[in-house]
This record gives sequence, C-alpha cells and structure tokens, in this order.
Amino acid sequence: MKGTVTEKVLLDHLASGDLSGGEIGIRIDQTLTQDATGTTAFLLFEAMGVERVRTELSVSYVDHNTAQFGPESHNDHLYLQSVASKVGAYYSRPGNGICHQVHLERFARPGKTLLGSDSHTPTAGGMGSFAVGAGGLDVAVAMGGGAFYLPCPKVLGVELVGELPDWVAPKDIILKLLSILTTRGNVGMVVEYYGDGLASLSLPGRATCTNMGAELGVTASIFPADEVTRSFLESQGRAEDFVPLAADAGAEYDRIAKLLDGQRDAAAIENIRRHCPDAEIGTPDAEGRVEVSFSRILIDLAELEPLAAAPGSPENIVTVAEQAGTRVDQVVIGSCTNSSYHDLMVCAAALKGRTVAPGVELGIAPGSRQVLGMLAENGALGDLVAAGARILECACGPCIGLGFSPGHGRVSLRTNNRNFTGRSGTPDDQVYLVSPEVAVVAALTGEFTDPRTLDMPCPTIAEVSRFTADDRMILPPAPPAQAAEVRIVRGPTIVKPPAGGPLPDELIGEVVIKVGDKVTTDHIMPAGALMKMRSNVPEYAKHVFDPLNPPDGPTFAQRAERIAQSGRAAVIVAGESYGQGSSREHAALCPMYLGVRVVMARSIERIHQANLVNFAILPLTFDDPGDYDRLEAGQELRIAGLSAAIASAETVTVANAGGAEIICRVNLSPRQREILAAGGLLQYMRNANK
Ligand code: MIC
Ligand code: SF4
Repeated sequence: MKGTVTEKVLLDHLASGDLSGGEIGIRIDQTLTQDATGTTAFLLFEAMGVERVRTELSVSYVDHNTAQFGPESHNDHLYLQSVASKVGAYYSRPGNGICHQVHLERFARPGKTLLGSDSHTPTAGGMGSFAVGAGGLDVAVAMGGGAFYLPCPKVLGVELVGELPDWVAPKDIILKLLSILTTRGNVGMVVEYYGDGLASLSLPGRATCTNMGAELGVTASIFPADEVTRSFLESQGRAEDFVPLAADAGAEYDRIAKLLDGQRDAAAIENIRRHCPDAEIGTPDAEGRVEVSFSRILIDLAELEPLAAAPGSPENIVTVAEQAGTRVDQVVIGSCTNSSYHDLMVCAAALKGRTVAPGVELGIAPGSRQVLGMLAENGALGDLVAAGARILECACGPCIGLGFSPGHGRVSLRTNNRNFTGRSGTPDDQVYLVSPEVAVVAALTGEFTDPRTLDMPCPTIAEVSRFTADDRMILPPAPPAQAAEVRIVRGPTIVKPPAGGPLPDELIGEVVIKVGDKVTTDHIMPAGALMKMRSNVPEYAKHVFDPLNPPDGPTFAQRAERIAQSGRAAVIVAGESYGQGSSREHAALCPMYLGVRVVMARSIERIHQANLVNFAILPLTFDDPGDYDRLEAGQELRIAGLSAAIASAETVTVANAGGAEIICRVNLSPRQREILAAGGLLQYMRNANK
C-alpha cells in the first residue's frame, strides 16, 4: 500500500502494529451510532464505566426505528437522547435523516478515522475519511478512547477513467465492481479509487460507491480529497474542514488473491480478465475452483451502461437492457446509498409534469432534513407530489423492511444497497437494486426500461453553491460541568445486555443448525418490524434464525434451549461467507444468550467474526472445506483442550459422536485470543482497567 491514501491515513492514526501485516490498532477520531445498534452500544459504554466520550466527535443518530409501533422505539429515543447528553455525544433527532447521509453533509472530514456501529459507515470514505463499520461494543470502546483493532488491510486500486454517459450513474460503477469482485472473498481489503475519472464524480456519487463497498465485504473504501471534496465542503459551509489528500504518483496497490468457483463465478472470472490489467487466472483444480489474483481494477466510465442487481443478492448483476419490458409494481427511491439532493433532484426533474404509471407505487425517502428542506424550498417537492410520489420520512424505512413491503411476487425496484431475500418484509420478494435514474424511469413507464432508449433528455442538475445548513435538530451534549445533573431515561424496555463468559476447557456441544452459503445477519437476526426489540435481548433472541426456522418445527430458540438444558453448548455450522451484511452485534449477542458457543464455517465475514469474539463465541473455519458435508444438525461434538487452543494453537480438532475428527482453523489475532480467554470484550476491558 506504499504511497496510497489508505497508508497515509493509517500511518497518521497507528496506535499499535505496523503496516507490513498482522493486526493493527488505530486511533479513532469520530464515532457514529444509530438507534437500532446504538442502545446496546451506549448500554455497553455505560457498563465500561467511562464517564465522557474521549473522541473528537461522537454522534448518536436516530434513523432506523422511527415508525414507532408500540412504545419500544420512543423509549429508545429518550434513552439515547439523555445518555448522549450525559456522556458528551451529539444527538441527531429522529427525522433529521439517515446517519450516513447526515454525517457526510455535516461532520465527515478528509483524513479522519470514523468508526460506526453500522455496516455502511464506509460511506464517509467518499469524503476521504477512513471509515469502518463495527459492532456496537467495538464502537463503545472507541468512544471511551480505546483503539480499534483490525487486520492490516490489503489495498486494491480501482482506477476510474473517462466520464459517465447520460443516464449512467455512480450506482452503476459500484454494481460493476460487484460483478467483478462479488460479495465473497474480499475480507480484509480496502478499495481505493483513483484516476482522471474522479474529477467528474460528485461527492454524493463517490459516497454511493463507498457505501456499497459494504456489499463487497471490504473493510473500507476511500477516495482522495480533491477539488470536488473542497467545493462540497465549501457549499456545506465547512471550508475549514478541507485538507487535501492524494496518493503519491506511483503508489503501490496490493495483490489480492482469491478462490472462485469456475462454474458459479464464471461471469466474475470473465470480468476480472477484462478489467484487471495485471490479473493472473489459474486453471480449475479438482473441485473446479480457480485461483485469481490482481492488484488493480480499471473501469472506463464511458463504457458503462445502466445495471441492476437481481433479487437475492447485490452480486446478481444484470444489465437493465436485458430486463427491459419486465413489469414493475413498485419503486422506492432512498436509503443511505442514493438519497442525496442530487439523486432526488434527478427524480424530480424526470417526474416534473408527468404522472407515475398506474400500475406502480412510488415511494421516496429523502436522506436528510437538509435534502427534504431544499426540495421544499426550490419547488421540486411539489413536482414529486404532483407526479404521484408518496413522500416518506427522512429515515431508513423500506430499506430495512419498515413499510412499503411489496406484494407477493411483485417486482420492486429500489435504490438501496441490499436485496437479501425477505429483507423488504415480504418473504418471496423480487427486489432489484438500481440507480435513481433507472428507478424513476421505471416509475413512469411501469416496466424495466433502459432510459437511453427513451425520447427524454437526461436531467442535468445544477451544482449547489450553498446547501441549507440548519443543525437545529442536532443537539449538542451537556457541558461537562452540567453532565452530572443529566438524568438518563430508562423505559421498561431498556434491558441490560447479558454478559458472556469464558469457554470451558472441554466443550461438549450439539449442532443446533446447519446453514448454507451467504447466510446474512438478516437471516440470523431479522430486522424490520422486530428491530424495535433491540434493547431487550431476551425478547429479541426468540427470533434468532426466524427466516430459516421450519414452519411446523421447533424454533431455533427452542432447540437451543433444549441443548442448554442438557448441559451442552450449541454449535452453528455454516457454509461460505457466514454473517454477510449488517454490523448488528445482536447476530452474535442473541445466539450467545441462547447458549451458542461455537460457529464452524467455511468462511466468516469480518464484522460478524469480530462480534462473535466480542461475545465469547469461538469462530472456527474448516481446514478442509469438504468437512462441512460431514456435519448435520443434531450431531454431538466434542472439543478438548480448548483453553490451550484459544491461547495459541492454529488449529483445533473437533470430534463427532462417531469419532471422526475434523480439523478447524483458529484464525484469531493474539488480542482476540485474550478476549476469548477473558470471556468477551467487556470482561477483557474490565480486566485491563483493573
Ligand atoms: C442494515 O442496513 O442492515 C442496518 C439495519 O443498517 C444494519 C444495522 C442494524 O442492524 O442495526 C447495518 O447495516 O449494519
Ligand atoms: Fe438504513 Fe438501509 Fe442504510 Fe442500513 S442500509 S443504514 S437500513 S438506509
């Protein structure tokens, strides 16, 4: 990573380790939390016994549970507002907007580090921040002044050249990247953008790309800070926050190697061949796996076309042209990926004087109060309403299945970042991810339409020289001298999260569930309408693995309870890329509460693996991926000598009841080993502070 922007920001913040490899610790300048992960993060912060945050800036946003069905969410808001004031964090009130959009507008700064308890925190990488998503406990530690630990990343260079043609948007850049990198096998990477194509990419457009870096599964994505960055900050009235940030000429990117499935990933392999100038592509091994390696991706923006991610996964990339004519029943424009002023102005311009097609429901959720206010001031909001758009609150809403669930089998086009099956609130949903340009055109025609084929000019939106900066909905904390007087409001649904405990030396366990590849945290710990239970782990835990529970059989919670009563530990067996998606630590915390102590998988995603360790669940990966096939739900397992394995071993042997032995890798940093030995991060921090 020599000479890269990533190296510069990391060197500036290095607290431990070095950039040659292994685990590094970095100082965190800013943190963000949102309400659905924030209550647990602040409860854990309180449990740490630190009185005031020790960052340059910590902001607590409320943007997820704003629909408020029942008293739980308002209880959360009251708790979050009071605790933020007491401990020194800013509080962005419900209605003020989605955390990532508001942070970009009002707080993100080039060259700073940002840790957020939301997987899309890397959005701020569009501003040149080194921004990373993590579990709430890691963010609580950072709020307390602790470093954040991560494996020293490998930096992949993405060179953008040329300019986007009409109707092709920044969303198509990141969808293209997903067709090259997929959502799998990118753990521990940073994507760094460079090249002459950046000059024509607006700051919100850059943020669309860094936002969906989360879908690639990379640690962070980052742009340099240049004239585009400077003028965005100036127009937000924050000129003083600008510092230039650029890679050196001849900066070195790291060679990334990954294994792909020759058949399933044939399209990705072909895309690597076309877009990676230094690609090395091996020949298929006995199992049909192909090793690929490269250090650079080259994308000519002029050659891109409108793309879509087809239902099920953000990696299912198709062209809009090939979908043309497919009937569309619903269009939703919003989410932290595409809800900026520019995005919504494009939609307003396309809808002005026209009417939404009779067969389509159109919902628009502006990303922030700033965006909504400006649309109201300049008349664009009137154009949206006149065309038949339903204006939703400035919040996550439909993106996380809170409202606007599509009907059975109905096609919904969304500008979001995730289309995991069922996330919209409809179990068999058909959600396509597209740019605002493609979405709004479909809202008018009622079908998938390549906008380039229409006799309609592509809207051009004038640069904003001055955004309306009104921060009255961001409440500053109480001054330190008055903090003692602030009373923390705790409604009855705010329940102290359970603590973990050390693993036994000999673990007798039972496989409680065996799941396949790409199981997301939305499968493990569903969000949507259940998200209001986040502050009450015993209640929320009843819903672990709800989407995978058999319709007529016992639930995961009931099976885990039976295993716990028999004195055994519950073990989860999983395929590739387990724990994709969100940063929600409830996907570890709730299984831990139910007695899960071990996860054995083909591979585990970064944030989820860290959350498992933080809550004292042992993450193991199969040494031979074929061993996955030897395990079944209900099997008894035994792991002996666990304390020594956690202390230092690279592998551990898991024996099943028939005596067969399965070798698993213990991929843990020395610090993670200590956390597990202590019984979780909270206990580890307490021991360290004794
Ligand atoms: C998501 O997009 O899945 C969420 C909801 O924002 C999550 C956070 C959460 O579960 O609260 C995320 O992305 O981390
Ligand atoms: Fe909210 Fe959706 Fe963004 Fe998650 S991905 S923060 S739910 S808008």
